[in-house]
Amino acid sequence: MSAIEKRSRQEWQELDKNHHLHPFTDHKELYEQRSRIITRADGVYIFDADGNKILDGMSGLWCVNAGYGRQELIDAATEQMKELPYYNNFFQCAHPPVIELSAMLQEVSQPQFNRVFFAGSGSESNDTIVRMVRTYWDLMGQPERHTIISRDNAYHGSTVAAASLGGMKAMHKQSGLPIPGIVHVDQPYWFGSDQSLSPDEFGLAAARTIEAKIKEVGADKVAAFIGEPVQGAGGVIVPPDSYWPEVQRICDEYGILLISDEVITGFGRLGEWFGADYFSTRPDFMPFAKGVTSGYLPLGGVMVSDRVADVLIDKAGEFFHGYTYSGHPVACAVAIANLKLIQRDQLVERIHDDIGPYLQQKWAALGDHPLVGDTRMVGLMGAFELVKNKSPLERFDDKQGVGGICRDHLIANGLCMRAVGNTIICAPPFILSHAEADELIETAWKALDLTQKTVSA
Ligand code: PXG
Repeated sequence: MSAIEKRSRQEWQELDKNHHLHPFTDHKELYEQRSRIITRADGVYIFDADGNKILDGMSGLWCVNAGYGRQELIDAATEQMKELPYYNNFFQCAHPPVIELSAMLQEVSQPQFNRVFFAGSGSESNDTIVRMVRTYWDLMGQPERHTIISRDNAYHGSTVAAASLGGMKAMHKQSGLPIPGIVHVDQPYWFGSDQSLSPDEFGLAAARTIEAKIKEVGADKVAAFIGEPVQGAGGVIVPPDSYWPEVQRICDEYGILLISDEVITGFGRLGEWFGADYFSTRPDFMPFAKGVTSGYLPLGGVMVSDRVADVLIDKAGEFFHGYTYSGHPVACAVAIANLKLIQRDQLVERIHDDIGPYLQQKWAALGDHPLVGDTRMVGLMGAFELVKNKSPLERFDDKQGVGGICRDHLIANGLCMRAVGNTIICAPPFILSHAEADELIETAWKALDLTQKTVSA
């Protein structure tokens, strides 16, 4: 029996308004229109309280990769809840789900990864990394290696350390961040630049801002570099091909640890198990969350390379860090079922060979629309940018809110995608069929036409 009352949309909206503070939300703006109440979901579709069926072009929040309503995930949770709903992994304890999942994660990741530390979210995973990185260098006898380099407009989470790693200035401004020892360099955003360099030249130049920062801070003071293989929340910034090889070269040359934030790109989003595989980097840490359970339950963690894990195990004594829900048994059981499902249905291969190329080709054709100045998509992670004029390139004034107008037309026509400024981003579930991909593109085109009408009215 459901624990949730049956109520009308209006009742839900009223209670929501009176009692619920939402994440990343301007509440005054929300109260002018009230929240959209999502009541159920199936496959790649979500349904709102009025019964509208909406194609979920964002996989929830980049996480429901296996799609909604997957019975094996539901069964895994139910069975584990009956068997052992909770036990901790502190004080020399462990349980089968956490052990089994640890071994599975080692199998799907690069050979330097044999160990995993669990958390409850991506933010907690990145906080864990800040502590591990600094502890590692302490134990290596180089405590002055303290500074972590990140990038402008990066998103690494909302806890204090994770938000400091992130490069979102508005977040920093609200709470006196970043914390000391975290600095930021350029993001590899070619379309957002003046485009005077070729994409490859620009990618090299962006990577070399890391090298310049290392020299500025002092090579003996830099501990690590963190980056999302493809920046997600910042607007699906796909780096030029030249970027990641140069980042890897710089990390190797200066001996600094490389953190590949796989919270969005992990578990197949780019058509490889991890973004690091897609871009051929060899990270020392991979934080993950979201897609590990396809979002069915909260779980995060950090893949820790042998380079770091061996030192922590050998020299740290007790590492004073952990969460009540580190390796929660029910979340781990769901993750195991989810990874088995991804393997059995060959969803990573499907993105690489089938639905990825299929959607990418159609997505690129959206670039023919007069409003679309750039399209990009790797695996099933894409964006298009709305511009006033293509040639010469003229952007919309942000104040016009064209991205938001387009997003509203998309949703009103049955497709959920997100606006980041004037960029529309897309990350559908891995199970998207060809027919659903066609529907996604047709709806996007229709919403673009409607946006053009609104803007020119
Ligand atoms: N790293 C990356 C790369 C992320 O995208 C986090 C860490 C933090 O994960 P948690 O589980 O603590 O949220 C994220 C989260 C958006 C949006 O609007 C993106 C995220 C979260 C909320 C909103 O695109 N990514």
